[in-house]
Amino acid sequence: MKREDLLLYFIMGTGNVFNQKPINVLEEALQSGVTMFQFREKGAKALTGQAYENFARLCQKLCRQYNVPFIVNDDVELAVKLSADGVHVGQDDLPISIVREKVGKMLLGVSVHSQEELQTALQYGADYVGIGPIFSTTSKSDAKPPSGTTFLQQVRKQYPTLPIVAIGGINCSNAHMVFKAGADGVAVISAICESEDISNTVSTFKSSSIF
Ligand code: 3NM
Repeated sequence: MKREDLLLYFIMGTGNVFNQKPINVLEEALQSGVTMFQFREKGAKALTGQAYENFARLCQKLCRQYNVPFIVNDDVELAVKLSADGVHVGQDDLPISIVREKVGKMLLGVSVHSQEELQTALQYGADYVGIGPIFSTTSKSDAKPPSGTTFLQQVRKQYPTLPIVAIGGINCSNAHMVFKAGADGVAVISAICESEDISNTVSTFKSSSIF
């Protein structure tokens, strides 16, 4: 994969959007220049069954129009069924080795929090790793305590060309710290879903990658 694709990685599900249609938020984010999209439908009110699949397909179609990779969070079966561009898994999902077997050459992103998790992810051919939560977040109910940028810096030093995306509580004011620490990109939910001016938010994020 191209490390640049991670630059501004937008993550969204219907539960992250208030007072607007989620698909409109995605379209505005794509128009504004996000570089990757993750479909993450979680929470008590998450869509299920056919509505879930239909919404995923709608998001995928829109991503295709903008030539932005469409990644499915956790749901390996859905990723395969839709021939998504990739799948992203955490540590509580299927073992990475099994995920790789199921998805073949599809992009595989893995969230890692320690050297051990990192080594396993690399062993099974993760295309990129997600490191977080860097700062505190309210978008993931079971998020670990914020880690700051120490682990991120360490991993960048060890693997100078590994595609790395940072996640968790990243906004326009702190993104520069994360880029400085070595991330290729930032993955965000609330900074875009709750933005009053998505286009401006996207350009501010992108300019914080140049420091
Ligand atoms: N994963 P926001 S933190 C989906 O640490 C997710 O692995 C995390 O949302 C991790 O940009 C997180 O609103 C939530 O903080 C990110």
